Amino acid sequence: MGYTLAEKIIKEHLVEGELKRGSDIAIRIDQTLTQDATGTMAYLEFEAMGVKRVKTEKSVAYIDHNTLQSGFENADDHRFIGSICKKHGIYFSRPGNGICHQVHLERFGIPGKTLIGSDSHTPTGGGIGMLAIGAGGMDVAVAMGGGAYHIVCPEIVKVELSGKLSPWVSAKDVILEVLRILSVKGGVGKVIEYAGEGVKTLSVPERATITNMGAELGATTSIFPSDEITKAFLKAQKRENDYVPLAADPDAVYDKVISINLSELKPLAACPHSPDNIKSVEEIGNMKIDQVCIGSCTNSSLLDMMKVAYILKGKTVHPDVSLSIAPGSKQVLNMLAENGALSILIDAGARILESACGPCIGMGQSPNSKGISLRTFNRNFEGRSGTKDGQIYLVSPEMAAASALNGYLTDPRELGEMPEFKLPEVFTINDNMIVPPVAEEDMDSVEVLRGPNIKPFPTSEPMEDTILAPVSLKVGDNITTDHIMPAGAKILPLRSNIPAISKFCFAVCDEAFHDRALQMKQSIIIGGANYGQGSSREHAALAPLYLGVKAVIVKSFARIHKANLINAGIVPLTFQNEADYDAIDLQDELELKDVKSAILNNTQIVLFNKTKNKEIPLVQEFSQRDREMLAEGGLLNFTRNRA
Ligand code: MIC
Ligand code: SF4
Repeated sequence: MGYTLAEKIIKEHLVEGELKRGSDIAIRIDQTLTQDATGTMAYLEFEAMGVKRVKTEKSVAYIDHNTLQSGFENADDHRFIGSICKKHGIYFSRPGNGICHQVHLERFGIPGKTLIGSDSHTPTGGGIGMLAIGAGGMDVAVAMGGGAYHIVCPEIVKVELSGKLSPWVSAKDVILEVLRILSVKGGVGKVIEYAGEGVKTLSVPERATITNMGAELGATTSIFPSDEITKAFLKAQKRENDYVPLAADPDAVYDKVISINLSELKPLAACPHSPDNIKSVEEIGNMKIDQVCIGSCTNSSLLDMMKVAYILKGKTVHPDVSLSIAPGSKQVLNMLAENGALSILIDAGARILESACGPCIGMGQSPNSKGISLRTFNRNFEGRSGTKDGQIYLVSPEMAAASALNGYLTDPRELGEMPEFKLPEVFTINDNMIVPPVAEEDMDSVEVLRGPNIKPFPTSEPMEDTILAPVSLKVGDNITTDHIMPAGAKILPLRSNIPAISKFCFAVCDEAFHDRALQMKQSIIIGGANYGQGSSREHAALAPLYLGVKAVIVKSFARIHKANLINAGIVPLTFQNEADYDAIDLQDELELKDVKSAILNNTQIVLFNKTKNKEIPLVQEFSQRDREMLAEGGLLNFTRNRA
């Protein structure tokens, strides 16, 4: 029996467990990446582990999220991360150099290698044939220290691509179609592998758009084969030596196969407020729009920008529309300047933003009240844009640009004939904004620079035998980490300060949560299905930890958030019968009797709702390592206890 592509890479990196679907495994990590909004915590945790130099082949820190410096906080964080990197052997991508995933693909990604990143869109690297996985900052810190990364050996879904995209239909429409088929929960516990003849028609940046937004499926990661197209991309980045050909064996076995004929795809959009709320452009109709934002790690490559420039050339953005464009990296922006496309964009009236996440994470460009905004991004969760009643549609750059000119949602196929857009034979390469670390013997000369907003992370105590606590919050299905720990220009600067940021914890769902939880001292959260989907931010676990949350009981979890809860020492449990969700209300007194020994011995956990006098059976799904970690109060204690 042959292996799938992901299985081959896992097999090569396996350090614990068996390559068997559903079993607990640990893999060696070759590369790590962090961004600044999760990075400060990750590096504080790395420091706390006491490791002197990173043990990976390459670790890179990017500054791309918190680039709006409306106070000292973000600038202090940048300086802190820069100095930590210099000292401990990490490459530092300075603000202005671009979005982590775009730059990593251009300059560092290597087919066949493993990468974990403290950002959920790390699977972008799958576009170049890496096994690239999003993780919590603490997991990344452990990997930098040479520790393995623990996951459940995933099921493998094959997406068989045939045909070729029609003119003005885009890679974005491919992943929107996959989201339509699988939904935002459909990828949990799975790797999505792309294969088939259609793969050869997609360039590396197009593949990366698809693997990037695989995060929205909840998938562990997504991956494309490494082939002649990958080789040409690496060659154009002057990294031909990094190329290795990689593909699944012809007799590989998959858990599920989905077939998509690229020729039949139409332009699609994800409607408010979920990336899987997919409609075709015809279904939505010529809806009037207020704003268009082009950029983000999903759609900010040179190829995307060249298409946009072609569409905007010689025209003017509609008077009722604000168009912003953020090229994904310094390389992209620089090449647009060199070839004149930048001038076309400016001339058409686009508001050019720096190469960073920007509006995607609510750092500026919030739409007007009830504003309809078309964005080439990957998430349209309620309120994420910074405008609570903003209506965000996720679309391709082609649809975004055509619509920006017309003032209403436009089918890009109306643009008529499409010229061939080709990648350059050589990209403009200048890594002058990537600061290498100092040599190991000089590390003592580097001072780590901390600002007053950088506070120690909350510590967790070993678990109690029994948890007796009231319910501090009850929420419904599909709660995102943007609900749990919102981002945006006002809150992001507090990412290094858990006591301060925790004031906003769940504020979008219930403004009283913070005070109530603190008053209760210890509490339990009740949730629905797919709890914790979206971002990898461990703040969504660290803030509840700080507020005294001891357990989270839900219908089902998203992968990264569940891992972050365990890392923080908060017990994640699920209902055996989903209907029991209705048998618990806010403020109910709950008892998890002898839960510690039940977790350590993997025996049935029964919750007793003292208020309703009702017993509720729960399910625990943990690896042996998780069990010990929870008992000891989280990953840091667990790592320290074994150092
Ligand atoms: C996001 O897209 O939500 C983010 C901001 O990139 C997050 C990370 C974070 O919250 O810092 C992610 O996707 O992991
Ligand atoms: Fe940045 Fe948006 Fe990508 Fe997250 S999804 S890394 S905020 S561009």
